[in-house]
Amino acid sequence: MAITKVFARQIFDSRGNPTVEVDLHTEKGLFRTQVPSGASTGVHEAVELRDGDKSAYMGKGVTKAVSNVNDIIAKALIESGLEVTQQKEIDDLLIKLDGTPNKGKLGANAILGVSMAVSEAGAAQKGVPLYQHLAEIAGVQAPFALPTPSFNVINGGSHAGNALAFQEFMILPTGAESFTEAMKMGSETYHHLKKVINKKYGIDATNVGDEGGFAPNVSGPEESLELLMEAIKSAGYEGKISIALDVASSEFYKDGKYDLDFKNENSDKSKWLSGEELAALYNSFIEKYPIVSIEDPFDQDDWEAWSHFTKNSQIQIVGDDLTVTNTSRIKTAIEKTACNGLLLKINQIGTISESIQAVQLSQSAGWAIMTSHRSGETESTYIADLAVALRTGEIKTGAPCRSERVAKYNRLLQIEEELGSNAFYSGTQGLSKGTTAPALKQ
Ligand code: 2PG
Ligand code: MG
Repeated sequence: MAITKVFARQIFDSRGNPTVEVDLHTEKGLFRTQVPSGASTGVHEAVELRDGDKSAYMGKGVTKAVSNVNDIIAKALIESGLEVTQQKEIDDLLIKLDGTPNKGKLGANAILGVSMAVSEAGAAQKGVPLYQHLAEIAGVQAPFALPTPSFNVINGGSHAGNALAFQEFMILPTGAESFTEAMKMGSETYHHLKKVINKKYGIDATNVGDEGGFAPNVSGPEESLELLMEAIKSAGYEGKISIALDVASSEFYKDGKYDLDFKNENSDKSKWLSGEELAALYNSFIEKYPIVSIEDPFDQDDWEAWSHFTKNSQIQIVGDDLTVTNTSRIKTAIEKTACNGLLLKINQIGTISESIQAVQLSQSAGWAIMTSHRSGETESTYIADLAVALRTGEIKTGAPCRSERVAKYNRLLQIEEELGSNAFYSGTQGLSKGTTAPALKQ
């Protein structure tokens, strides 16, 4: 079925910043998608086209990206006569139309909105759910797997107004039997954490950050980890819930050192840590707490620190800013044994086909995959279907709180119900260094 109309508009994300929404029409109806946006954005990500006109939306308008869809992409797609089920051909056309290595001309935000909408229309044309259509595109066979959720319950870094440098403290119900049970464990622990924080620091410390997690003004990472342990214990899930960190350390890498006090303008330079000192800090945490995964432990170009740490580590080390869902960065990371897990963010690369390639390349190296939201999100539930389709063993989409986060988890509850015994819950199998889930067919 051919595309009859494509139209984009500017809408708003969960942080109140403009983002792109795309309407794509076929004879089957209207397919509407929204594009997310990061705050701790890696320098190697595809270009998110912003207007830069400081007099409107603080320079963050996306009217140029919107016009690129309406004036350039729409015409090219309709004239191509390509079917909406031809995802790869359409994505190739979009890449060619842009013509730059980083989607800098049309904007990855313009291109991704269209690429997502095409897949929604393709699923409708076949009369199957989105996850099934995406699985077929990627050549994934049944059984489907529900990802282990990684709930970001304490927010720091560039996502919160506290002093905490590490960006995300997450809890993973690795001991749950099903996704539904994982949600129960995650949400109960979240509410216990609120009580723990309230008791320790008072009610005004229970306000939440960009991803729905609490943002208390703790002294450092160790205090956050202690809070998590107390909450897990009081919820009754000791041994059943593991911990993951996203350090997002590129945000505080300065002059070859890591500044854990980066939000303080008068931070004391003599206290900044070398890569080795930071690695030693991680190892002391891994010894003491049930940490199963660390994302972006080092700066996006500090390859040596990454390789040294991953080669000596017994846990999952996830590349986000390091790998940016880009096959050429992933190739380098595989060669250097820089990490053993991929954070999958579709707007880092800009098309669904390239996202699938990134997953397949990573899986061929035995890596685990964690599908991810962005800190600036919308009501879109697309990544829930994507995680099931590509059998990524993990997903992180914030705390079990705030609708732009919970929308994705709720969609996974629906999918679990729909698939019944045709799906399994990933649990520890989803993680690198756990028993790995069956890999995607190449
Ligand atoms: C991350 C993400 C999502 P942002 O670093 O992993 O949690 O944050 O979207 O700001 O890059
Ligand atoms: Mg990250």
